Amino acid sequence: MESTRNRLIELLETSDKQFVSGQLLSEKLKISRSAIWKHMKELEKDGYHIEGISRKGYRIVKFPDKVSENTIQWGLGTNWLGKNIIHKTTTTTTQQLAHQAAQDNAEHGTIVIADEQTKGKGRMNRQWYSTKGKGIWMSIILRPNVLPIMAPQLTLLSATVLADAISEQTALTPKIKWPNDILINDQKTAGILTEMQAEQDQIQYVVIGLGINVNQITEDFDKDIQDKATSLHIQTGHKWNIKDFIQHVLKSFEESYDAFMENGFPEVKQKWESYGYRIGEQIKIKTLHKEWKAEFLGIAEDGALLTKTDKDEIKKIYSGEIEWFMKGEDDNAK
Ligand code: BT5
Repeated sequence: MESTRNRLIELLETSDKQFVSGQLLSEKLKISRSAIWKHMKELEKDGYHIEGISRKGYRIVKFPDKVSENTIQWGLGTNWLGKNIIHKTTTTTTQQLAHQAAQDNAEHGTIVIADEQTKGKGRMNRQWYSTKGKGIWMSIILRPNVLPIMAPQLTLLSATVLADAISEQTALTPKIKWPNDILINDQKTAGILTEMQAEQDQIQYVVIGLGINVNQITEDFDKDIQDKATSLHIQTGHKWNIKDFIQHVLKSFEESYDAFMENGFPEVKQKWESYGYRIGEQIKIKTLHKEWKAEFLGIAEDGALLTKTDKDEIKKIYSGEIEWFMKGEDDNAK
């Protein structure tokens, strides 16, 4: 059923806006003409506008921009990522649905995606604003055969995938702020939340939550983040097709993940550093109880933040936040 519909779309797409006869479709797909008609009705439910004229055949007049399991899957072009998709119009957080699905044995590469989240999650119980239909709110379930200590590398890998997708699709220059913020012109346009279920030496599953601001205007953001959040729309001055963007992210996620499994972290590290924000500068590092100053050298072979202290000691940092000094700010941080 799925593959027939995929083929059907391919045939209609390659003919571009020309009509394709019902006869030809029925021969190529080896199904009856009334079965073809039923497929067309299903496609219309997913937002395709199809014109059917007797004696001429069918043609697609408009492709859907709405997001659904089907529209993401059609034309996706991945081998394993997104073969199983759970799509909701609205949900609390896709992270929670993904955990549930993973505990119910959802396969590696399953995607949970929503048009809107009412309780979108950032790290450390922070809130993630997820305006309806204006961004990508998606969780990916992975079952990597690596040690739990390598999970943070997946966050860094995800950040490079998002930065790549943004720079490939738009003319913008994204930067990655350690560990998980994607910035454009110093404002946050995407964030990543990695959660995992693991035993000491084995990962059961990882859920990687990706939040990407696509079509918001400034007023869509809550007042408290309006000056620090941005979207592709704000930055480029026009709207983007969310479904196309999702497909692009999934395709390049799969490629990067496969390369990571094959070749390890060095390529990810190199790419991450090419996007790294404020490498070589003095930064403030904040953990729950402490704050101190150091030079940001880059990331280590294991994905940690690599810093040089005032006393010229090289130190690795595994969690926390980084900030930097504003011009003229007294750099007396302890
Ligand atoms: C993150 O946390 O950046 C992780 C965001 C992950 C969101 C995805 S969406 C799909 C999946 N399902 C979920 O429920 N979550 C994941 P963190 O680094 O803690 O940043 C959170 C902070 O970013 C907040 O405290 C705000 O200051 C700011 N913020 C909140 N919503 C934002 C938005 N839409 N755009 C930019 N900044 C935002």
